[in-house]
Amino acid sequence: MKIKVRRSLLAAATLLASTLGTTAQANPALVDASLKDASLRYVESEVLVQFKPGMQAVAQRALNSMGLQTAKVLRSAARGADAELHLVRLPAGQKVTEAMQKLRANSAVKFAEPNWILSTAAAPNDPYYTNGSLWGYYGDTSPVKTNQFGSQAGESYNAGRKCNGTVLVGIIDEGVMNTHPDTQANVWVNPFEIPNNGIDDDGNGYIDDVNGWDFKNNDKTTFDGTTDDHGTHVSGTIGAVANNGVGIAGICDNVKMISAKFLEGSGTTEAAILAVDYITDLKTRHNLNIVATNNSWGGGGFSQALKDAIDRAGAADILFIAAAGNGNIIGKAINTDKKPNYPSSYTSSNIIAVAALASSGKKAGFSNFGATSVDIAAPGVGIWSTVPTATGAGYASYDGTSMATPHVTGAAALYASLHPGSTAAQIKAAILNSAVPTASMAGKCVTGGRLNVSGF
Ligand SMILES: [Ca+2]
Ligand SMILES: [Ca+2]
Ligand SMILES: [Ca+2]
Ligand SMILES: [Ca+2]
Repeated sequence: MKIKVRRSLLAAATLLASTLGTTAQANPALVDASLKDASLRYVESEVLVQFKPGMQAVAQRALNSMGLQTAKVLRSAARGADAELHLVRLPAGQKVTEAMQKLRANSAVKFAEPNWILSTAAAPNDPYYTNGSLWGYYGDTSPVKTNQFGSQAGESYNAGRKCNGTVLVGIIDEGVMNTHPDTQANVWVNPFEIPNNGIDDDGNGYIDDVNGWDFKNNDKTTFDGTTDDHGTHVSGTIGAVANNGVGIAGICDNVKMISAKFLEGSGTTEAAILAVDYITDLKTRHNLNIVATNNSWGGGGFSQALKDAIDRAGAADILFIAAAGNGNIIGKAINTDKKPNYPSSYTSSNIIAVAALASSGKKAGFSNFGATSVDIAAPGVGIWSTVPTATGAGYASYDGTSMATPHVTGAAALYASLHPGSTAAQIKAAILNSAVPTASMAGKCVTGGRLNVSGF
């Protein structure tokens, strides 16, 4: 299957559609193409069903008559959605493709699709503790002279161009350690929620969501131990406290980070949609200055429901910064112009798709690329950041487009700090326009270059 993504041309149309409050047409052809890829997995007993506006009652009757049970209402008319999105459970023995076919034939159903299984886009390597190795933070003034391909955040920081503590980002991932000494100060605390009183004080549908929410386990604990290492690692690159004599420095060292945990080992499209919408709702409900979400994950095929959620974030001026992906399981990088990687390959105008660069300036061997479907490269090999350990808190070096992505999310927060009131489109343009041309990325991404925050 071939998809030609021309994001710059699509941007205006998508933005217009969002402004008018319309949703994109479902694309069953893309879902069906994904279903032909045997490497993509989905939950065998579930289907996501998007109703048409005003058709709740009819659609509900149709589900009942097909023996399908609603397991969860992801978007409900009672909570203001113009059309409902349901996760339905299939009767024993019924195949997902069978149920999808029946549902698609029903006039009250806008689309039906699999609940894809998603995972992080990282591969850990052996941890060690040393300084001068935070190459992604530096650029041409790196203490290690051969490592000049970093984000230039250190140069920006030393020149006094720093984050100002007014910006928030969402981390859609595993959980984020909320007691790590290097990031604790930047873990968001919901000021509209009284902790542990058993009441949903801010009325967002989540009781006692103090640091965010855990959509994997449907509970308020966004940090559940050493299995939340990937999310914690991402958080350090974005927002570890700089100049505190401890560990590492994040790109935006006083950003506030909201945890929308939906992965633990793996996750699903269903949980990802809830996580994306949670952040969008927080921004609109409380007028929070949330500028981006970090999405260092992928897998699964095309999901119209997830793309719709990403577009809702875009309409709320939230960038969706996404890992370009690490090729397939044997580590072979993919040209995502030819074979899409979701969510980074969705055509939503608020997406920035990020490839991974090694400290030598070479594209990481595992990193996907795409002249039109990937936007920019950022440091993603040998990246030191925060992790939970068996005995508390520590640091580890990980590889992946997962690690490249938070450099760009941190950059978005830094730009928003230095240019208050910027729209998502302006922040995206600034990040892409300041990329440094890099030989290994020529013709392999929209900018042909790497992240550079020193010009912000
Ligand atoms: Ca709440
Ligand atoms: Ca409460
Ligand atoms: Ca939990
Ligand atoms: Ca630090």
